[in-house]
Amino acid sequence: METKTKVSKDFPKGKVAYFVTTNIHKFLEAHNVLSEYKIATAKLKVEATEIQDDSLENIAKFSAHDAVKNSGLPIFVGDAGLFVEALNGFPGPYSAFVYRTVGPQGILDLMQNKTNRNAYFQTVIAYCEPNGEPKTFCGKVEGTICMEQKGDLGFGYDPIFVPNRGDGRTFAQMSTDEKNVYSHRAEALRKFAEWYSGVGKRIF
Ligand code: ITT
Repeated sequence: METKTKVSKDFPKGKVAYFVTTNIHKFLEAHNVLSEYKIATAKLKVEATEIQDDSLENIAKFSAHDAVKNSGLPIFVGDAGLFVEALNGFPGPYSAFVYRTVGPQGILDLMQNKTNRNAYFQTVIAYCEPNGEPKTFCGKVEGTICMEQKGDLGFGYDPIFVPNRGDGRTFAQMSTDEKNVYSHRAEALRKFAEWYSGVGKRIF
């Protein structure tokens, strides 16, 4: 006997994308961007090794491969870092470790006598299917490191980063949707969404 699943007329028609992340803020940013493309985002908790490497792309590809192996599902991951010009790109791919150890204040302390405040955030999204190779999408936002922490929204280094294209507020002074106008992650997610919308079949 054939059974039909009924889907409400009001339910957005689209696809689902599985995001392997432990970070709820990253998930919310992705949820909001992908919903613009009628893609539903599901947060998955799957073991995925995060290697130490100088390249965000290598780290993201390795995690994506590992997460697919451990889940058997098509998934995406996103690896990001803050690159500070006066610190020769530090903390870069080591941003998570530096955040856990000295935090944003540690970066401000290292920047005390620096007049060059330029920095950028970069994200690499890696999407991978079972038995496939990861496909990557990059996003970057240029900005400056401010003199003191400002704002209590967002996460990570948001309180010390002011995007150049903004109005002088830090990411931590912006809502998720405002941050998504400028952010590295939103840029990478939009590239991913454009591509993902065009592949495969709609599932509901
Ligand atoms: P995953 O489970 O998805 O790996 P994570 O928090 O480790 O979550 P990333 O590896 O992408 O995320 O980022 C490394 C660190 O860089 C992260 O812990 C933050 O401290 C910082 N970071 C990344 N993206 C950021 C953003 O948009 N705003 C502020 N800080 C960010």
